[in-house]
Amino acid sequence: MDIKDINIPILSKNIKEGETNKNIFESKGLLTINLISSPGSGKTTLLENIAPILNEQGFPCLVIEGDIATTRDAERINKKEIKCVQINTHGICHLESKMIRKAFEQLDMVNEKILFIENVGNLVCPAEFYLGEHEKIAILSVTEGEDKPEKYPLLFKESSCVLLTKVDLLPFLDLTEDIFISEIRKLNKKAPIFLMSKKDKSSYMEFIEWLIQKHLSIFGGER
Ligand SMILES: Nc1nc2c(ncn2[C@@H]2O[C@H](COP(=O)(O)OP(=O)(O)OP(=O)(O)O)[C@@H](O)[C@H]2O)c(=O)[nH]1
Ligand SMILES: [Mg+2]
Repeated sequence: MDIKDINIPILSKNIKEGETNKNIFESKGLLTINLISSPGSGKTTLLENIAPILNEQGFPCLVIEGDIATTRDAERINKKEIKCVQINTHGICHLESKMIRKAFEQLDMVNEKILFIENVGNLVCPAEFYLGEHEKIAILSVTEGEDKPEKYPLLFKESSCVLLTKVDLLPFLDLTEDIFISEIRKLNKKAPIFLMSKKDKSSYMEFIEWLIQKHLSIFGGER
């Protein structure tokens, strides 16, 4: 049997489950974001920094953490007093829609408006599995190198925005932000690209505003 013959039923079943998830999220007024990147590019750091600000701005968040092993990321998020549940995939390199539904049922949702899903650190498989999210977001840290978008194109082609992280480290590399931007643009002409660093909290604000505007455009209401 060809690998493609196995893949198609798995993927189409996952898409159906993803649609069920999306209906649930929409009925609850939750903008859902699927964060995808290599291991260590700064997904949890981003959430630690932006979730408290979104809360202050009237857009409280829920987080589902995906990792092969450990509850370390969920512990980091819980320390920020953000509701979070950890999925351990035990070797599977991506999250699937059914895992998300089970995890979501464990979250005690009250008035939250944004659900972040931190996918398993991997630039390949997570891009192929729809989870019911409104937006798929690629994160690339400058230390990974400018060639990664072209080498792992699906994620960068399909993402509705790209976050370039750890820009504080650019002075130590033979690379500039313009090089990264032109490499991303080869694959995706439209997606906004946000540059950010944990050393400069103001660098998160443009992306926070983008999230708020997405929520308002889907669910209406005012700030
Ligand atoms: N200098 C610098 N370091 C950063 C920045 N963002 C994250 N880091 C560091 O990068 C390391 C990995 O960050 P994480 O947020 O754990 O990365 P992750 O993508 O969640 O990793 P996995 O969940 O393992 O895939 C940590 O030591 C962070 O402190 C940044 O903007 N600048
Ligand atoms: Mg993490």
